[in-house]
Amino acid sequence: MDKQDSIYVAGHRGLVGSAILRKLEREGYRNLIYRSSSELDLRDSRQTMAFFQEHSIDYVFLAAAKVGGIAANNEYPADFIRDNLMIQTNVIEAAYRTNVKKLLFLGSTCIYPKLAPQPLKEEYLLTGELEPTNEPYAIAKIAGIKMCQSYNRQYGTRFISAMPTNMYGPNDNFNLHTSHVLPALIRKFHEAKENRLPSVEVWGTGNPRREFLHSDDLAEACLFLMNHYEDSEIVNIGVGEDISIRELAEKIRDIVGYDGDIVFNPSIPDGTPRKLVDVAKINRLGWKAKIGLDNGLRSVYDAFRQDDLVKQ
Ligand code: GFB
Repeated sequence: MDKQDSIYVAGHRGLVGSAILRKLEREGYRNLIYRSSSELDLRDSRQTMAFFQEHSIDYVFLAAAKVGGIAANNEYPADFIRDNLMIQTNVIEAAYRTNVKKLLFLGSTCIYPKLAPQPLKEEYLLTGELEPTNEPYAIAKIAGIKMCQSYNRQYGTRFISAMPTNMYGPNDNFNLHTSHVLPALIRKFHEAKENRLPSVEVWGTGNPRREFLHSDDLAEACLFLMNHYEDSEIVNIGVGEDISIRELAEKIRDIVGYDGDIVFNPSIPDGTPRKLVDVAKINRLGWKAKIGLDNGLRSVYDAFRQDDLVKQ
């Protein structure tokens, strides 16, 4: 990408898109294009095509998606499969029709089989059954990967796909009903401390293991891939280390400074037992994550506390 190329960040208000936009701005890219979902509904094929025809776009970061934690995925499966299929189909097709030079599609590690060997290598895609709580979302993401690969094969486009592990960072969703575990626990422990509650409920058994990547690291990896990766095969983005949900809860409890108890609720599903990605491929290409979980968590908690003070 040259600094004057026109670059469209789809989903710029979300955790991932906002981090990509910040990184592009910091790196001096000057011709950045973005629209909120109220200005441009990417589920609408006509609007999407008209937008691409109006702006001559060189590069696309496709970070627009309907996302959520285990409960949201489980409760709104139709929304997750429909919205994601529509958004990605419309953007990929419009990018092809308007001769976009290169597009980066962002998937998720839930595309891998529920019980795949760990760490998850890229070649494990489509080798086994998916995790039922997020199968519709995963199927949409797998369709996105296959669309990019098929367009490259049939039309000679340059559409690449990256699979980030679980992420956290600024602009995350802290709604306890729809969020992922990390922001949910920050909020739960913070509110329990403020309200002097005796305990905090953590869903599931606490045994599942997850890997957490800061969105600033992810953004750096996305720019790196856009500038250096040309293959149709998927690439994992992760840190290469995971921790149990119990350990995560204890870490967040310590950072927040809460001294009550942690109570697990095993009636809520655990989801995939473990999701640790193999990062050998992206490391070999020349990129490595830099932000450790302790530092990342502290910065996210500081920002959360600032927001909380502003709201009061
Ligand atoms: O982050 P999370 O919602 O999504 O949950 P997944 C991770 C683990 O944390 C699960 C447990 O075992 C949850 O049961 N957990 C404990 C909690 N307490 C909480 C809580 O208060 N809130 C939440 N949300 N979880 C998602 C997929 O799976 O990961 C998406 O559903 C996507 O499709 C995303 O792939 C990255 O890691 O299980």
